[in-house]
Amino acid sequence: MDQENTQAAVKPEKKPIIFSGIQPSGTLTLGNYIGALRNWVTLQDQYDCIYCIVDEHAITVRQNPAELRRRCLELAAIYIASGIDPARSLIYCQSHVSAHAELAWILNCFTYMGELSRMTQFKAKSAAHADNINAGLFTYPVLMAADILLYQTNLVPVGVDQKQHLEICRDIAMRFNGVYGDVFTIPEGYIPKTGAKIMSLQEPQKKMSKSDPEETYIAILDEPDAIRRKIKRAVTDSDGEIRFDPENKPGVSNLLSIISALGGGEINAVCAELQGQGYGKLKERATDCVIAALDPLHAEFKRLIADKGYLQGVIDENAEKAAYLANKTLRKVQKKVGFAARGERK
Ligand code: ATP
Ligand code: LTN
Repeated sequence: MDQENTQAAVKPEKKPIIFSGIQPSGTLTLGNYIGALRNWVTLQDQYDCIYCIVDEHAITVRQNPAELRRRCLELAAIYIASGIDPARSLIYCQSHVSAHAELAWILNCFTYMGELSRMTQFKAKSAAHADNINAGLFTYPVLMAADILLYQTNLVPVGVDQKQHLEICRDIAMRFNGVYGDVFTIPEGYIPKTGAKIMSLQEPQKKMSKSDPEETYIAILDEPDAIRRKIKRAVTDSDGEIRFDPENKPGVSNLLSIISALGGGEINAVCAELQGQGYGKLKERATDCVIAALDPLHAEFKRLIADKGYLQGVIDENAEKAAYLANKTLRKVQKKVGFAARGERK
């Protein structure tokens, strides 16, 4: 084999790219874990993964600065404690890579007011924060599109609530490519089969969300006693039958989804097994599954959060690598839209 062939043989195969992010806007919930995080871990083998801490998205809702800063490092620790390996996957803060905001500006000019006004998350968040309906909340999906498109992402693993945002990202990318040629890879969504939407424990018609009151969600870092208490108080219904029927029995169906998503068996099998045993048993089973899934993560989180220097090192180093990749796309886009060339100063 000649030298050229030898090099070709050892050159690592380029894997498809994954990008996803979570906002450091509150304590992560079981919904974030089941709908997003735990899938991110398994995808690391087949993909080059980029997992961002999207702090710029978080400030679309007013945040306490000290808490936001603390939560960013905590989120890095949770990513790693869940099994994301910072030596293989990029873990960094969105605000440390300025290309995100720069591309978002350009993409704003390729996005229509009409399409943004149709976003259900915008409608829900502007109803929830009627005193602060800011332009960032409105253009939130454009920044998200920039996040994804900067890395020529192939696949975006998210919960089902983000489907509409992915659609608009694809539309913006196709519109841009239609004008300037193939600049962006068109990404696909990756939505888990079970657990794509874990519901609130108190209002099971609503998604479990980290910005809602404490008793409505299980936090990833909740101790077993809190998990037991919250599931015990979870809203069910009065007919006593263990059956999967999200429309008519949202509370019971939610507990079944949680059990099944956490490896407690197929939903039908769980229903058959617990038939006639009452909601107490169903809640016990859900509690056991949640504690077993989250327990290993707690110890690792405590170890990591005690070592702030290490966490800072991870996000610093990975932000540099991310910026290198992101700037390649950004420069191409800037050139395409006609921004002046950057002269190399001698
Ligand atoms: P917020 O309540 O502050 O808007 P959130 O809890 O919805 O936040 P995000 O940071 O917006 O969390 O979402 C991070 C990831 O978690 C996304 O992929 C989202 O789809 C997923 N996710 C959030 N909540 C759930 C849920 N209840 N069930 C399944 N997946 C979820
Ligand atoms: N909007 C997402 C968080 C997010 C995201 C992204 C997810 C911001 N940028 C890029 C996937 C890809 C949410 O979950 N609320």
